[in-house]
Amino acid sequence: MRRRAVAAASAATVGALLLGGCAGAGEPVVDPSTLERGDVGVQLFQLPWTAVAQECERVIGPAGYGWVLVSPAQEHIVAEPWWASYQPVSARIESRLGTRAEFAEMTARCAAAGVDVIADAVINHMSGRDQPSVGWAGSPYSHFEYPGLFDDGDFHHCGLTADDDIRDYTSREQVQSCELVNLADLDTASPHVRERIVALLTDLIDLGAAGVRIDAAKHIPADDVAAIVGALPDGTRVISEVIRSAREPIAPEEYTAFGEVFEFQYARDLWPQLESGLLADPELDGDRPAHVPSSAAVVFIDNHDTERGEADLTWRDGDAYVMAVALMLADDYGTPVVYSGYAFSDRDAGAPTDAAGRVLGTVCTGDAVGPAASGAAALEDGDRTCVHAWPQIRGMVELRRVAAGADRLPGVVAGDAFGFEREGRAVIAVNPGTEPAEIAVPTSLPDGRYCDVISGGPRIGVDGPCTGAVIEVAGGAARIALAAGATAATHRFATAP
Ligand code: LAG
Ligand code: CA
Repeated sequence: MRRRAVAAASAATVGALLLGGCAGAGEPVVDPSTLERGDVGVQLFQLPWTAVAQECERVIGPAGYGWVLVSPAQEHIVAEPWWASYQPVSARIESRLGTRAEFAEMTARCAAAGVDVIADAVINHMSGRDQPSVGWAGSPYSHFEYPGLFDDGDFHHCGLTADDDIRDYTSREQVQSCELVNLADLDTASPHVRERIVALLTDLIDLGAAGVRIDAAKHIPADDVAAIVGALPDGTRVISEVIRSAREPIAPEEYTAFGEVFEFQYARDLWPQLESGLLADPELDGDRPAHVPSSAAVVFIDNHDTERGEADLTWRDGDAYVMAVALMLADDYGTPVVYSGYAFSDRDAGAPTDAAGRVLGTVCTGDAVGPAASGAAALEDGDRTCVHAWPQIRGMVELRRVAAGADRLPGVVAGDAFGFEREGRAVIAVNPGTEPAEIAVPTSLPDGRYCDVISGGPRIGVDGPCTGAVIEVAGGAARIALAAGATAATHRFATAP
């Protein structure tokens, strides 16, 4: 069964971990690193294993994230675009993101930093190359022959379209048995194919991965995915990628019996719901209309595909992006994953490599970054965005840990501004409008002066006094002034002098 990276912190746990010393509002300082680790993940797109390990140790573990999702680890075609990763050619764990040994070292070092590694698993298909060739680690292959692994009889040849490619997404049969953009489609109903896929996934688990993202799960019948993941060790986390579309017959709900799913609708709905006032609806209690149940949902504002396509907001949107990610992190719906990739102007462009073609790892510093410093103009193509290291985002990850287990109370609106409380633990307010706004968010936080984690960052009162805006709580309300486009949030332990 599904395993949560970490249990929610109880009020008792938080209370037990107070440090000595006093901050304003008469509250003892709490060192956030003593809170239970949060449930938030980071997708580290195309980051090599050695850099992921360093990132776990230097930023991700200390910030209290619970897990990282890394790019596919299997041997892949030789090609410059990032999507070479999505065309596996053998069972070897050798890629331009790193060697087998580096993968194992990454999972060990991340685990030591308290961070689970979720491996991206490409099991719907192999390559989309019509010409025979040789893979990254030297394995020969052709479109339907992968020596020692799969041969022609292991693939679908759907015969439903002229070139066997998926044409009609309203046809379940085409979507699951024809080829996704010419990628050789595995016959996942075959016992032999299942056995090989189980061995592949088990290898990743044996190398220390805590779970897997099932790439292109919509293109694999749910029964086949169920049979495959059912053969993995107990406790393996499974997150299926099933892109929801109201016009298509295959729904993410089919894949929730054996794990979590990415709920694509969350990001699509967030902004419209904010603007229409629906987020303030008192009926909205931990669940969202037209989304899978909260416990099955992995939510995100963007990912590597949507930042190249449908996403309304990406790191390039600066403050508006921070607003969306902050709302997601303050919310009690789903398990959030923060996306961290690299700047690009060509949708296909791979991450920068060395002369041997290995992807270069850049480690994000834990400070001096954020939308102001890394707006579109400030980053060159190939630069890492380091969104997970932005102080605004780390501040919100900390807020989520403080708020864990507390109810999300109904939101309030004031003009364009919107805010809500995580009962007795945290408040957030946002102003998506174009004029400054003031909002009073009802809260049971004790009266006093609090520090905004968006402008003040994480570890307020631990590393030093509040450097962000001060939020006053008095008479059962947090009074928050917001510039156009701004977000402010604070929690029980972010006190200001
Ligand atoms: C996924 N989820 O279902 C990945 O998240 C997504 O990034 C993958 O597409 C897709 N499924 C297959 O794993 C990516 C690129 C595609 C690329 C594909 C295979 O978005 O653009 O296709 O990976 O590398 C490329 C070309 C196609 C070509 C195909 C086969 O763009 O034109 O037909 O390769 O050669
Ligand atoms: Ca398929």
